[in-house]
Amino acid sequence: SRDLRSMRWDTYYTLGQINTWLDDLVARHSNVASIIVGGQSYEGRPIRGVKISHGSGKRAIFIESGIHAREWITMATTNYIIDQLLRSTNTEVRGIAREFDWYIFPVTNPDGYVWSHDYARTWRKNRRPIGTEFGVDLNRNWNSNWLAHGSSTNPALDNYAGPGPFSEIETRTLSEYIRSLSDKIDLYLSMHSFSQLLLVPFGNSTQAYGNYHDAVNIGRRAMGALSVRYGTQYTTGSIAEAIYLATGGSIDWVKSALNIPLVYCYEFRDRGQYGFLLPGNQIIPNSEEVLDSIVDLIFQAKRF
Ligand code: ING
Ligand code: ZN
Repeated sequence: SRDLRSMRWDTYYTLGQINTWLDDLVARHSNVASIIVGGQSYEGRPIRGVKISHGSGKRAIFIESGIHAREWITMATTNYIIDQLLRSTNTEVRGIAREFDWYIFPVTNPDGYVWSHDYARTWRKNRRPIGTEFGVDLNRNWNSNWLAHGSSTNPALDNYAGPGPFSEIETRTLSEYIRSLSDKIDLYLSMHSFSQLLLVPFGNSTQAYGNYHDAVNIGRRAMGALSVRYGTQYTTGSIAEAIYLATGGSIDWVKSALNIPLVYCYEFRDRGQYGFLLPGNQIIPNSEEVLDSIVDLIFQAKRF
């Protein structure tokens, strides 16, 4: 609809509004952008995304966002990144837009997102019924040390890992989609909130892996770039050292099963003042500083 032609970046959009906005944006940039479907949800919704490609044969960057329903700043920021990759006049942003094929999924848990808008603002999981309870934590359901740490077998809890690895249609279908692209993906980003962290694998141990030190150094410098605009401070480290032992998350699977060279999980603003209920007037500043950091990550990764 006409009022969605330009997104208002000071308020959070429903799934329907995001879809309308995305369709319209892609239609206006159909030479380089297309709608892609990375998977399906339990309630039958497609996991919709956008592919941005200025030519064939390019390396790829994958962004997975909104796997947790209540982390609304992640869907909004990822939408802003899509918008800027297509419409920015900034030389660096135009440069990264052209240099890679981008696969971007703002809402990877659509059922949960709808539920958090309509009934329960702080809903985290998907919406599959499990006995008398609902929902599996989609960031505990990936097949990497499934159920080992920071996960529950109780479907009443927010970190319920599901009955088995990839038991959920969202993670099963999306992981197969990612696998189909794995030969071309140089950088994988998983977007969460909140705490202002940049995380690298893994969640089961603080032991360093192959390129752990490079990944952390690149991440730290990128968080320096993130801080320039508004002074926002992020801490960089592995999941296990920076937050808690937690397994079955997407970045651990992408790193261990697919061997993607650079894999990060962002935890956006803030540090707990508003938490998941981050006011809409922080969508633009959060998005701007995150995009600054992605530009820097890519710049560094090319030298890596
Ligand atoms: N944090 C992430 C969570 O799923 C995380 C942290 C990332 C854990 C990657 C495991 C793997 O708990 C939030 N805020 O969701
Ligand atoms: Zn999360």
